[in-house]
Amino acid sequence: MSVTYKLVDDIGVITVDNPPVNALSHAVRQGLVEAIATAQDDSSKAVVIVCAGRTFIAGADISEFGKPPQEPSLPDVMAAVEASAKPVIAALHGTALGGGFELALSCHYRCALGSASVGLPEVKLGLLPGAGGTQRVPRLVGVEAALDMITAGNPVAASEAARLGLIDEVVGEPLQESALAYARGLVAHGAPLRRVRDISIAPDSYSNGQFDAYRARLNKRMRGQEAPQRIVSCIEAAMTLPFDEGLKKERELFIECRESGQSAALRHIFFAERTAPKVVGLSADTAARKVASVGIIGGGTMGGGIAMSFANAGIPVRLLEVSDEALERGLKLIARNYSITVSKGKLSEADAAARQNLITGTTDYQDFAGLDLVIEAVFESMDVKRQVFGQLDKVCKPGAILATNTSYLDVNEIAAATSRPQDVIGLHFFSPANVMKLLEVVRGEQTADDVIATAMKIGKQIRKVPVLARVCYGFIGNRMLRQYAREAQLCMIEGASPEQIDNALTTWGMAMGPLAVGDLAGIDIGYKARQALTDEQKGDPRTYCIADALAEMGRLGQKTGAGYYRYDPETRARSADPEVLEVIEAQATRMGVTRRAISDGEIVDRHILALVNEGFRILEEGIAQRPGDIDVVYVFGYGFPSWRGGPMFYAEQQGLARVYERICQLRDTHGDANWTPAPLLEQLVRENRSLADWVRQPA
Ligand code: 3H9
Repeated sequence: MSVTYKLVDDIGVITVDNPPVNALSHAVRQGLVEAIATAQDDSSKAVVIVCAGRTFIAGADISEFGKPPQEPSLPDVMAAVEASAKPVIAALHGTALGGGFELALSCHYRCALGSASVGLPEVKLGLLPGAGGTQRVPRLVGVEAALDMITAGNPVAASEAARLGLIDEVVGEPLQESALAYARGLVAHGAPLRRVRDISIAPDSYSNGQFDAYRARLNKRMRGQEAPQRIVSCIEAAMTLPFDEGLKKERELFIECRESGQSAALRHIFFAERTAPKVVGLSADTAARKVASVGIIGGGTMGGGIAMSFANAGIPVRLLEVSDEALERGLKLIARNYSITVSKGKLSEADAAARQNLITGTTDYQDFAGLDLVIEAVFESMDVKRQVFGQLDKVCKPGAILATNTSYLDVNEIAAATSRPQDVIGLHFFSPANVMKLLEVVRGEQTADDVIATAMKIGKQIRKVPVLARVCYGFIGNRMLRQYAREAQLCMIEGASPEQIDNALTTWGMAMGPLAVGDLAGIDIGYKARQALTDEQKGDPRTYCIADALAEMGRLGQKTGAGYYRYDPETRARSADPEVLEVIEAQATRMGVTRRAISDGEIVDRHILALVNEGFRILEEGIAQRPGDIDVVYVFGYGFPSWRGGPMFYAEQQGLARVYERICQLRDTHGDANWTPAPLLEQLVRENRSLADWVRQPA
């Protein structure tokens, strides 16, 4: 039974028990309606709704979306609760989210533990609160605060929720006893049936112009997304229409959202993020190794960011550098990053100091002797990395996990520099490592199962999204990125400007365009890497001649004030630079390319389908465990719009046959070298199968 009802003296107690997060499944909805009905006819004087387990209801059951709806609907449940002739009190703990918080808002009173938080995160799933949230929240907190809360979707701590009037009382543990006492107090005082629906919003509290301005701001902040705009319309309806009509409008727009491709994509990413850490073929009883101390080699931007990630999770870190000066620089960089976070009001000074104290420096490998996990973040050179691992092999205790942060190199070759390849693994962080959520975990051929299990567990512990990859050049993310970056270079030499390429892709939804990213990372990085290669290894010169020419002019990107763009030395604002166009034209002439007008559509197709095609190869070779993992890599590591679901979901949503056909067209125009359709894509189209079907039956 996921919902039970009992009388505790004169208070009816409804308990929802539907692990793991008490989602409002069909059984829960039905149970709630029945329990409220029961309470109407017994001797109870008030009713308390409480949840078992780690949290109050965390929302509608997302896995039910996309299936035929079953009665009672969530709005029916809310109506039944609100219409109760006896006061209903929600007792909140954990995270009361989405439909869960909407249920609380339909109750007549709300109490919560101080550790609880409430929120309407639907927008993060491409939805809007569809059970009265958009109508009730503005009645409690006003229009502007409701707009902010519901379009951002972030949780609000109990104390703040009480200040705003979203909850009535913050209570102590144990929750049920406190809630019973609170309910008895209300009964004793003859507290009225206080229905949020009856609160009116002053019709002139927010003007049409203010709504329009809010919409315009959202258009910038959440470019391309439909749900935030619909949320504004719902809140506008809350102000301008009677409650029931407002609810009708909310329902209509909720259904539009629920049926939208954007919501399907965001729901896919929600589940893909949670599936990614699960390792196929790893027995459930594989125990992770203990990780209570970590060593990082390299105190640069990357090493420092990794150190902060562990310190932020309360794990002590030893940071190793080659000299006292380098160490001091590294520790200063970390201190600076923490003080920036404090100055932004995101962390208290005391917490920042506590975290910083967890990071201590050394220049002596011997200090790593007792550590559980060591991560190398040194210069990207096989020789250097092998030397480091040889050292680690000598000093680290047996069973210590030895990890490399390489972004391209062969983890097996690095592991072979030790006498314990079973303990070696890749932990590929993304810069800035203390901010970016993606962690590629790269298993070598000999990496032990418990080392993989530990990496996935520790990844979650430091609040990253760990995704497992096998060894290949660039693993999942950077291997695909090479194809994407290639198209940026080719589109430029064939006729597009850097700003046209970047604009086409950011308008499509990418967080940044590839050339702006190139300027941020530094054009010299690829240039230096190419210096070590033969012409044959470098491949088609059209894919790097512009970058090389800019690097040789000293235009290395943002750090030199000029790269594909020019940067204002004061504000760092970027602008197009005619000099770059001259470079592009000169290189085109040198390569014998006649430049032409290229449409934005072609730019988008070429970049995104280059990712997709390589993604299919990665899947087929077993480099990634599942298509959703590739999507998670791109959304959390490369600024791919989450509302498009990642490259593989995007391909599926477009239809694999259409994607295949377009790739064939590109092959016919641009040649086989870059555009041969991936065999797996070809096979699925031939067999008229979807990726989802292939996941179920990979053969
Ligand atoms: C909504 O409410 C719409 C209404 O307005 C209107 C309707 C008409 N459903 O994240 P975790 C699963 S929309 C189904 O690892 P945590 C999750 O997949 C909803 N399943 O735990 C995972 O499964 P598994 C609005 C759900 O402690 C397991 O629970 N609500 C749901 O780190 C544990 O999840 C939201 O958007 C769900 N609603 O974080 C809240 N939620 O173990 C979404 C979770 O098999 N949920 N699961 O991989 C969350 O934000 C987090 O899960 C939460 C717990 C903070 C609650």
